[in-house]
Amino acid sequence: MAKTALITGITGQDGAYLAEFLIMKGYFVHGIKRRSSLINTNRIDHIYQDPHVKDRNFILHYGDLSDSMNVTRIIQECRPDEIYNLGAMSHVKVSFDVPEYTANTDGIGTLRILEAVRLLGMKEFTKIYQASTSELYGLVREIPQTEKTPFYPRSPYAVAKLYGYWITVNYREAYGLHASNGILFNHESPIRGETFVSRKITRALARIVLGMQEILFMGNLSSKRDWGHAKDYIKAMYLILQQEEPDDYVIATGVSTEVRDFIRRAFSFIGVEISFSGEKEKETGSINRINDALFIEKVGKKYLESINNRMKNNPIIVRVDPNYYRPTEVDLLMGDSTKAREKLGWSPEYDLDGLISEMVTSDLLLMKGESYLKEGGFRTNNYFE
Ligand code: NDP
Ligand code: GDR
Repeated sequence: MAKTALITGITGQDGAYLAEFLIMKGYFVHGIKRRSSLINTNRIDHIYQDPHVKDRNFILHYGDLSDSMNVTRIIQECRPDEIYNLGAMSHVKVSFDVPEYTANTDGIGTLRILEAVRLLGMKEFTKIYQASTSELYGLVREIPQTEKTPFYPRSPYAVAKLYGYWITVNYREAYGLHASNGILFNHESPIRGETFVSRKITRALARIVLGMQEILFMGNLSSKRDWGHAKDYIKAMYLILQQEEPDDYVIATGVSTEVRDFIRRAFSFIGVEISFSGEKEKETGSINRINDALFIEKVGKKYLESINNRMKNNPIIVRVDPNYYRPTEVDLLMGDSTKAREKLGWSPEYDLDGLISEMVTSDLLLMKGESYLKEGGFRTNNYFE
């Protein structure tokens, strides 16, 4: 019999990759999507099945983690073997603007799922994955961070996720639920939300070299993150729920890189060398050298002249805007996923350069599309990040 999974946050980056992965494995997948005034299912359109299709194996339900009865009813109807709780207000900076909503969704939302499984008497057959985060380590107590490193959250998001983490552990210990935390470090992809730093950089890169944007305005360039690829990380989620015993696992690459270096590497992938100078708010990143052959290969001959002119006449392309600073920052994250590697047999296939090359290639294609539309006189989106 096919297993049934319920994914909250199915319209997000991880939800989309996980849904696709589980369908490929023969699962029947249910997803919870929020009602929105515009259709927001871009990331899962390729697996969407119309309600009139017979023998569907992918069904979307309207819902919200802030609505206990809705969550309970959906779980009762789907009776999933596995629940992946990925739904969250997941932007750290935005959580300072909407702290109460973040606590409700990311913290109490987790409780709603656990309590529903308990109340419905499903704990014997439903396994629960909780999307915990390296943000729990915040002001880090040791480097690298393991499952035993104490937490020190630094944002309303991280504090809400701290509740989610511990209530998951508590329901496991108190009621014997098969509930596990994946403490995942940053993971990105071509479908990463546009306002997270990796995607903001790769999108801006594409727009700058195609002449659609002048400056990439950044916040803290010195923070360091342990970046992996979402495709690798959703496999870890799956593996965590295939274990006999519930447990908590750090999922990370073990390599930590500065935001500034992410920018350098992204541009160097297309043959553009960036050098940084100045300090704090006065720091800038400028085009220093261009490898014409590599630029032509990755971007196209059509754009070579304008990027060379840019280097000669107006080389600064990165500036700092303190509006992107956070009231309290997480300066450095680096995970030690030895436990996951040994117990789950998990290891990442992508390194940072592999991730960057995929993201840059994808955003160049996307922005070329936008640029052709613009040239043809059609309206294009005007996002602010
Ligand atoms: P995204 O922001 O891409 O997706 C979040 C999802 O949650 C979206 O589907 C969103 O819906 C949904 N959502 C938001 N609020 C609610 C709500 N009130 N009720 C129901 N659903 C809601 O996040 P990611 O895919 O990157 O991350 C998945 C999970 O993993 C999140 O919990 C995140 O906090 C956590 N995490 C992510 C890491 C990362 O680096 N990506 C690292 C560690 C943890 P909509 O599309 O309508 O906005
Ligand atoms: P993070 O990811 O806060 O780690 O949370 P994000 O990409 O937003 O920031 C990473 C680091 O980059 C610095 N930064 C900027 N960040 C953004 N978004 N925009 C900027 O302009 C900018 N300039 C510098 C940030 O200050 C930060 O230090 C992500 C989310 O996916 C969480 O849901 C998840 O739990 C954690 O990763 C692990």
